[in-house]
Amino acid sequence: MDKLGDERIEAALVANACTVDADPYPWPFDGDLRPENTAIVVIDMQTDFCATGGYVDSMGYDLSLTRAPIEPIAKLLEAVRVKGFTVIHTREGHKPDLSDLPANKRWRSQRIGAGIGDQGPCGRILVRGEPGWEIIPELQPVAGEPIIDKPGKGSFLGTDFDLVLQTKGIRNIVLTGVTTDVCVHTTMRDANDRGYECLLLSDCTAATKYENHLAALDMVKMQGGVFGAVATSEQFIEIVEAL
Ligand code: C5J
Repeated sequence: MDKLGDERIEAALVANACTVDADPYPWPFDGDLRPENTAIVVIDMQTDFCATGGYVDSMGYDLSLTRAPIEPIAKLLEAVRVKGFTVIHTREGHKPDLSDLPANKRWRSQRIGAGIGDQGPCGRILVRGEPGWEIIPELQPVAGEPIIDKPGKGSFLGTDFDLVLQTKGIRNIVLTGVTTDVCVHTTMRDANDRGYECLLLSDCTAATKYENHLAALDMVKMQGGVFGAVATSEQFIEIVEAL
């Protein structure tokens, strides 16, 4: 760690506060960052979003973009698991009978050649229990880590995500996963409205278009941090390791 980093951590400890050097403000806002009150949420790191033959691949998007966060997330998980942080994974997917798949969502996906519920190289696209719906091998949950199955883009609708967070006493949420502009943003916005203090890790997230990733990061930082704050995983891990 560099001298500046050392001094910042020392100052935070002296003030009995612990913050990440995030943008646009030191996060969390009140300096109350502890493994007991903070969850790392890994959103939709499934074959359908970041591996060959999945939904994103079938739509023709560049997989190298959605695969870029795999290594940073793996490093992050290593650091937070040692310290006892809560780690929660989500999966986007629909029931095999598609009773929870809105007609417009299906229609739009069919238009782009990757019909949700249709057969693809990794089984039925975005259907629970199919190979494409599984979390990628590199980021498998470990025993005891909750997995939230969600039918939509946000993690709260139609799930027990909020109940899990409340039961565990979580008030800070660190967001990772894909895609920055869709499921990560929808979850962050909803969490923010519910009073959770949110941090998005820029290198642990990605979109299907790089410009959209950058725009999504920028949106968070408007209005003094309208949805929370943004940091790199290195900035976050530096603080985690000092706890
Ligand atoms: C999308 C997601 N992009 N996990 N889902 O359709 O962001």
